[in-house]
Amino acid sequence: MQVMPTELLSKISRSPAPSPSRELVVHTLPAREKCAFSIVVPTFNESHNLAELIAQLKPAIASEVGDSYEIIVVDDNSPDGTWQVAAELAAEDSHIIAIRRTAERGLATAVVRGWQVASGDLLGVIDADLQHPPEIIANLISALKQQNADIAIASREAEGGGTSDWSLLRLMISRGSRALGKALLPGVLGSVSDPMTGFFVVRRAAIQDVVLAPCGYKILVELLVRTRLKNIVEVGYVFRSRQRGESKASPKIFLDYIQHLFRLRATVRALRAEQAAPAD
Ligand SMILES: Nc1nc2c(ncn2[C@@H]2O[C@H](COP(=O)(O)OP(=O)(O)OP(=O)(O)O)[C@@H](O)[C@H]2O)c(=O)[nH]1
Ligand SMILES: [Mg+2]
Repeated sequence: MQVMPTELLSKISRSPAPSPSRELVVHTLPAREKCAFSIVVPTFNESHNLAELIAQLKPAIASEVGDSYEIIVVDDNSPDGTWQVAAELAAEDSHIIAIRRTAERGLATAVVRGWQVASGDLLGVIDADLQHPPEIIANLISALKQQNADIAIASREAEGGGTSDWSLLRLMISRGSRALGKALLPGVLGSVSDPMTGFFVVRRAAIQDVVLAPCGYKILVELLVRTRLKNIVEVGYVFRSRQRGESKASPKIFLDYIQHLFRLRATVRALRAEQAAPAD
């Protein structure tokens, strides 16, 4: 397994490991160094949710992959000390890795940084606040394996999916954002019912060695545009309401999303122009 000495140290000393730096690339790993599944939990001020999330997550993961998994918490130096909670959980459980980022911030990059230290053949992501039901992870892993898919996406729009108690305003913002994404990137996002979700499991092989450049929250949109995801499966789930802690969603996150969409649109256009140009 690819376990950096600093991470080993963090498990022993109860201090979290630093984040990888440099390019946002998930690298290829030799088969002998892999475990079956790694899941990243990005956190900011989630100290009251983390232990409960991990307690619910572990049996769901183990039901599909046995003991061959790791849970990687990537915390952005939360003022409420979530990184400390993560380090304490990691010291007690060898499945858990705690990372404390101090030089970088943001949900999407936190996910990639976590995958960079992961040794899983399958890579996942889940929110820490229990809005993504942890038991759905088992359905995602099994759907991906059964259908030999590149990615299994937890969707609020697929059969059995939904949102529990969203206000009309939140529903409109969510639907508007999705429609905007599909309008700006029709070829890529058109076929996915919930491209805004941050809850999925992907094969390392489908995303490895591609340089990623996400901004803001939407890591799935980034992967759908830049990587080699072809066979996509969706699993319906109901987005729960947050019980503890505060939302980090803000107008800035929405602006980041718009910027991200335009950046990806430019990338898609440049690629198409390159492909259409006659070879020398
Ligand atoms: N590492 C890291 N994690 C973040 C950051 N922002 C949010 N998160 C985590 O990403 C997940 C989703 O963030 P939320 O604030 O719950 O966003 P949301 O679910 O869209 O909004 P609510 O429904 O209002 O909770 C949670 O686990 C957060 O703790 C960040 O800047 N860095
Ligand atoms: Mg949330």
